[in-house]
Amino acid sequence: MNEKNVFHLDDFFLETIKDPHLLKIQEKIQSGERLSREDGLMLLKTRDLHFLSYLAEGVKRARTGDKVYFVVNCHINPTNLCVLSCKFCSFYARKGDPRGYEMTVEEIFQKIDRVKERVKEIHIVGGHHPDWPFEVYVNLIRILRERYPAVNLKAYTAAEVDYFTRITRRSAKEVLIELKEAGLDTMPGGGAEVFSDRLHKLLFPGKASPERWLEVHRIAHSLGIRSNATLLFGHIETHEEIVEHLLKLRTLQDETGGFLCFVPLTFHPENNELSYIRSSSGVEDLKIVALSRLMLDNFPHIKSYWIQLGERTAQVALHYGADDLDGTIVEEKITHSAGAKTPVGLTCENLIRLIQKAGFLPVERDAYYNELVSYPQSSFSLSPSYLSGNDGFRPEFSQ
Ligand code: V47
Repeated sequence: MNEKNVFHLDDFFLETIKDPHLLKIQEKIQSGERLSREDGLMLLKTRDLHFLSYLAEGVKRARTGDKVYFVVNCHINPTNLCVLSCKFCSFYARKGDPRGYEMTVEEIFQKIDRVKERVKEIHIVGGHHPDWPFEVYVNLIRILRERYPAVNLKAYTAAEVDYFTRITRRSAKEVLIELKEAGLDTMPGGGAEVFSDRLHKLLFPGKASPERWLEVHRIAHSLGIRSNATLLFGHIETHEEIVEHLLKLRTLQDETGGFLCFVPLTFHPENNELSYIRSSSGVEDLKIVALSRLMLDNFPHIKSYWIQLGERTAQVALHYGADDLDGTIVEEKITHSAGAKTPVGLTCENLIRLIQKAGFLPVERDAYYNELVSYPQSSFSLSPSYLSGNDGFRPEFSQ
């Protein structure tokens, strides 16, 4: 029984629901009973989006009420050079490719300094560089810790950590302890893709396996490093694989309680080996957000990742169970190299306005979801920069 998720549907709405399976699921949710694999598959199949929204938003509201979180953060992708060639990835470059880059520490500082006054989280993810020794990755954390002592360093996916164990021949525990001692706080949820051995072989062979991804997060949690989790959907995965992925995450979260947030990632098909696939529909995107809120009953937060969903769908996703809009980002590269049309970053004003316009209360948070400032409708007025209609990232923030 998970009382955190319990909410009450009004009788009028229930009368309009015809599908007995959905009614069963609704009863389960209301009584705090856990949803099964079959329930998950049923939710993915339904055409009743309104009911999905009603259920998932109900659970969201039982947990976080009107609040929707955002964070002042900065994404850093120190290099795109990678020994892997994942079929869904448009970001990586192989050694010798003119698109390959390596950021200098100065360049990294410049990007972070665009949000320096308010930044709470630095998110660092990059390629599995063919030549960089582990020390380069550790030093980056050390340097950032020194320069930004109060900022949460959320760095390196489980796939990268697994790569570090291979290049150092050390255990994941040893690697993570060294990173933690250098200043690493939390880990992002990337690199999970889909927990399916079939898809691992087909799409991302050579990368950490599903079992390994879960193991690295288990070890991280045991060391007090909290983390996020993702699912990359909208390519060649099946409904069964999606539900299995969520069940595996739920099981690990039961064991460790270390996950902060789940981030559904919408596959973008440009400039990669899966470019014959059409982008997912808004309907699919919203279904996955709702499904994750309903299945992951032990995850505190579900992210509506505006970079991938687009600002408008990201707003609607707040009515499908998401309670977090991610953040300012500053410069996103992974999804933009795959054709994302969103801005590469947003200002706080943009984020606040998106949340308010969706009918929720914006709450600025830190990396652990501690609440910093809330922005009720009346306390916030549009600034001239917002009215200019330019949604591209602008470094100036006004409260
Ligand atoms: O691991 C790669 C995915 C991830 C594509 O933890 C793609 O808070 C869409 O994990 N289309 C990196 N997605 C991004 C990520 C993330 C983002 C925001 C917040 C958090 C968090 C994590 O992007 C990769 C991979 O799964 N990805 N290629 C693509 N073509």
